[in-house]
Amino acid sequence: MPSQLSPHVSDIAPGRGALRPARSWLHSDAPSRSLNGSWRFRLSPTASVTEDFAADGFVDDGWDSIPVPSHWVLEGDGAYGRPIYTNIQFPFPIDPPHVPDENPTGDYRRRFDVPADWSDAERVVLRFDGVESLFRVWVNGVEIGSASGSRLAHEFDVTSAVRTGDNVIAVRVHQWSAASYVEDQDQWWLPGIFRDVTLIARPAGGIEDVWLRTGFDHARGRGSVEAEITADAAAFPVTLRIPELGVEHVWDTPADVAPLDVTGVEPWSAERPRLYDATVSTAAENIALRVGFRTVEIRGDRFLVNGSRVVFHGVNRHETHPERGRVFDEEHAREDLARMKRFNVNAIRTSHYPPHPRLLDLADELGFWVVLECDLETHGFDKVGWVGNPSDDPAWREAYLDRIRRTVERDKNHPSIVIWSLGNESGTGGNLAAMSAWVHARDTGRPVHYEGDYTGEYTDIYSRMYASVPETEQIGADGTRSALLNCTPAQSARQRTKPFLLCEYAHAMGNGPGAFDQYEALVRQYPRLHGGFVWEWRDHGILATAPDGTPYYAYGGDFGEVVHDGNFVMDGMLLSNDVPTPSLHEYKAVVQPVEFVFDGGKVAVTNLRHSADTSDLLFRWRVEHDGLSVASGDLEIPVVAAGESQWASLPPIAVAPDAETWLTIDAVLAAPTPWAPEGHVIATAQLDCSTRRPVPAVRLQADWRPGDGTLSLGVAEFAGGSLIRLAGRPVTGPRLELFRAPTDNDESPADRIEDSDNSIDGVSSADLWRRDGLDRLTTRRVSVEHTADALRTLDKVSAADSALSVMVESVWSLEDGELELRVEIEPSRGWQTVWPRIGVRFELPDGAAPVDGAQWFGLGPLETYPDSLRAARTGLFSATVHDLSVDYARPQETGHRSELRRLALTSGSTEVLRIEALPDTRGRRPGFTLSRHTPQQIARAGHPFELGDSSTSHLIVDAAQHGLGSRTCGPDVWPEFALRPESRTIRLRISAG
Ligand code: IPT
Repeated sequence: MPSQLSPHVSDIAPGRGALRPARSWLHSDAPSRSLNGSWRFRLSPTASVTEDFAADGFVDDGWDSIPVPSHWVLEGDGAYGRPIYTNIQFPFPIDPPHVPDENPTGDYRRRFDVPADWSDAERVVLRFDGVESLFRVWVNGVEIGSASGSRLAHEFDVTSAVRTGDNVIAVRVHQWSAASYVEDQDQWWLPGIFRDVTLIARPAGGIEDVWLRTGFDHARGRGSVEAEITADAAAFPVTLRIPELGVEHVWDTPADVAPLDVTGVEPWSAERPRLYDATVSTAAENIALRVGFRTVEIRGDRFLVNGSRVVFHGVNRHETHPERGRVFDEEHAREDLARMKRFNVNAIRTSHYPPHPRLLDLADELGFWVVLECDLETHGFDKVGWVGNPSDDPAWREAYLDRIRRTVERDKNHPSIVIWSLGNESGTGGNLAAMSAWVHARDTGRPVHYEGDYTGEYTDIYSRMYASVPETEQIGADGTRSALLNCTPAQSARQRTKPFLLCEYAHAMGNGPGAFDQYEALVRQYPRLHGGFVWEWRDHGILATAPDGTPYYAYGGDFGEVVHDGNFVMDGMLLSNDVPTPSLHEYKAVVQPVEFVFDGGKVAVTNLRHSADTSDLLFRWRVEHDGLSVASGDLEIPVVAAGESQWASLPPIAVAPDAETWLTIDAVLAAPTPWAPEGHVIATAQLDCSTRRPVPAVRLQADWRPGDGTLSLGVAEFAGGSLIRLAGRPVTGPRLELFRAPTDNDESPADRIEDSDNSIDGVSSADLWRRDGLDRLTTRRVSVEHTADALRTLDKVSAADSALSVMVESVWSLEDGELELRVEIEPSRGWQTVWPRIGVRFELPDGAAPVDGAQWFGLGPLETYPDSLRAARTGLFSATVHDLSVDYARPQETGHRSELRRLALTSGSTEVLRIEALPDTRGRRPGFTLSRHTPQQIARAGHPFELGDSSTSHLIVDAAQHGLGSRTCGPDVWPEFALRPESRTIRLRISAG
C-alpha cells in the first residue's frame, strides 16, 4: 500500500517507540549479535515510496547490497547520490519543520538468526548507534518504531516481534527530516546507517544500567565509588569487584547501594590515565568497566580536577575519514588519538555530537580531558535572524531533552569526560536552559558548557569562540568595569566569576594559524583562562578521483552541490591523509609541558603539567657548530613536580670561532607509552652560544659607466644586463616578487574591528593585492652600468593601470673573489595595503641534472612565518623540492623557511649552487622558498592535481613575509607581524657547488 508523503519526516518528536530512559553503552557478557554486514538496499528519490518492503515475504532479490555501517552517498560510485558540504547553510529551504519532497530515502533489509537459547532472555533489544537522519524499523513485518538523533543511540524492545530462527529486519532511512534543522553542524551531510546495529538478549535478573561515579579526594588521597544500579530488585545481590584494589562488595538489595571509600587508589588524569578493571555482576550478567578515580570541581573562576587547575590544550574533533565518512574505524581513531598525544594535545571537544562510544574508551585509556558535546546545532537560523529557532520554541523542548538525555546516559561512566556541552551554535533559548537544568539534576559531578549562552544564564563555564588576543586578555584580566562581548556590565561580572575557555580558537584552515603563542602566553598569565580547543583537528576531505585519474581530497562543490561552502571543511591541523601540517608542529611546541629558561651556565626546568611529575622524562643535550653535532649527552635534572621548577647546570660548551654554536635540549620519554616510543621528544629549547662575527661591509663603488651588460662575473654570466647562467646552468632572475599564492586567511574578507588598520571592511588582503597588481608586475629597465668588477641594473617595477611602483637596484660584484648580489628594493609612495612578501625570484629551468632538493642552515625543518616560528629550530636541514611544500587541500602559499644563513641547491646528492645569505644592517636575515610552481601558478589551482607536473625550480629569496593570522574565522595577522611596504636589502654570496 503506498504511504502518504511520509508524515514522519516533519515530525518534531524524536521518534516513537524507542526505549527510555536511555542507558549506558556497556560491555556486558549478555548474548548479543552484530547486525553489521551486508544488507539489501534500495534508494528512492522521495520519502513517499511504498512500505511493503518491510513485509516478511517481500522479495528483495532485485535490490543492491550495501555494507552496514556506511553512508550511502559514499557507496556505489555515485549511484546513490553524492555528499553535500555546507557550513551554516541549510541545503534545503528554511521551512521548519518541513523538508522537501526530494528526500533521498534508503530502504534496508536483511535476514538474521535468533539462536534457540535466546528463548530464556527476558527481552530482546535492538540497538542502533547512529543513523542519519530519521529512520523507521520493522521486524518480521511488524513496525517497531522510529527515531531521530543521528549521532545518538536508540534502542527498541523487539521481544514480541522476533522468533527463534530466521527473521527479517527492514529499516527506512530518510536523509532529511525535522531533525535536520537541529543537526546543522559544519560538516558533510552523510545519510545512512553509519554506526553499528546490534541485537541484544537481555537476561532475566540482568543489569539494565550501571553508573560508577568514581571520585578522588586529593586531600585525603582516597577514592570513592558511588554506584547507581538499575536492575529489578529480584536481580540482587549485585557485586562490585575491583580486584586490583581488593574491592569485592556485595549489595544485597537496592536499598543497600551506598557509597564506598577506597584506599590505595592512584587518581586518573589525562597525563596519568590510571584505570582499574571493575565488574558489576548479578547471577545473570557481568558488566565490565574500566574506572578512573577523579573529581571535577569549579571553585571560583578555576576549573579543577583532583584539586589542580586544568589547562585545556585541546582540539575540536569531528568524526571524519576520507573514505568512510563518519563510520568509525577503531584502528584509525586510536592512531589519531595517539598522534594527538605525540603532539602534546591533552583534550578533545567532541564537536559537535557524541562520537562512536568506543572513542571514549580510548580517551579514558590514552588520557584526554574530554568535553562531550550533544548532537545539536541550528546554525542555519542565523540567516533569518534566528526567527523560528527551535532552541526557544516549546514545541521542540522534548526533542532537545531527548538528545541531551541520550548523550549523558550513554557516556556517563567515562572518567575522561569532565564537561558536558549542550551543543553548538544553536542561538539561545528555553530549551537549552531546560537541557542544562536536566544535566545539573542528573550529574552533579560535571559542569555544563554551551558557548551560545553568552551572558551565562544557565551554564557553568564562560566560553567564547575565536576571541581575539586583546579580547581574551580582557577576559583574563580583572577589569571589573569593562563589559564583555554581548554582555552588560552586570553580566560581564557574572561571567568573570567563572572559569573561561575558548571552545574554538586558532582556525587552522590552510596555511596557518598564526599566534598560537600569544594565546598560550595569556593562559600562563591569567589563571582564569583555561586554554581552549583549536578548530580543528583534521581536514574532512573525501577521497575522490580527478578526470585524469589522480586521487585527490574533495571539498565542498566538488560533488556539484547546489549550495556549498567550498573548502571551509578543510580547516584541520592534519591533512585528510593523516599528514600533520606545520601548524600541528607549531602547536606542539607552543603548548609543550616543560619550559626551559637559560641563565648564565644554568637552565631552569619548569614542569607545566597538571599533576604528573617529570619522572617519565630524560633530558638530552647536544651542541652543534653550524648545524653539525660536536658533543651530546644527558642532563642530570632532579624530578620536577607539577607546577615546580628545578635548576640544572649546563654542560661545558665548546664555542666555535668561525661557526654558529647552538645548544639544544630535548625532554624525551624515558620509556615507551601506548602512544609513543621511548625517546619521543615532548619539549625542546635552544640557546645561541655563538660569538659575534662581523658582516662584510658593502663596498660602494663610484666609477659606474653605462654598458651593454654582456659580461661574466665569477660564476655568473649576463647578457644585456640580465643574468643568464650561474655556474654554467641556465638561470633567470632575480625579478621582484611581491605576491604569494593567497592563503585561505589572505582570501578572507576583513570583517572584524580588530583587523589590521590597513584593511578595508569586507575586502580580503588577497583582493587588495590583486587590485594593486602584485600578481602581475611588469618591469622597465631604467639603466645598466658596470665597473671593472661589477654590474648594476636599475628596474622600475609596476602593474598595469597603476602608478604605484618599486625601484629595484641589483648590484652584482666580486667581493673577496666571491660573487655577491645585493638587491635594494624601494617602494614608491602611496602603497596602502600590507604586502604578502618582499622577495626576488630566480628560475632554474629543467635541464641536465635538474635541481630537486635543498640543504640549508637556518630555521627548519618545516615552513615558518613571522607569527608561526616556535616549532622551528636553528640547524642544518635538507629536503626534496616536493617535501619543501605542504599539500594544502587548496593550493596556497607554502614552504617559506626563515632566518636563512646558507642554502645549497642540490641535484640528487650533488650541490649545484651555494648561496650564503648575509644579514641586513639591522641583523635581519632573509627566508627562502624552493618550489616547482610560481605563486601565480599556485594561486590558479583549486586542488593539488590542477598544478600539473613541472621540473623547473623557482627559488624565491624573501627579505620578509607577511604573517599568517587566522582571518578565515578569527583575527587577522597581528600588527607586529603584518608586512608593510618598506625598503629592504637582500645580500647573497653565490658560488658553484
Ligand atoms: C564555528 C563553528 O562552531 C564550527 O563548527 C566551525 O564552523 C567554525 O566556526 C569554522 O570552521 S561558528 C563561526 C560562526 C564562528
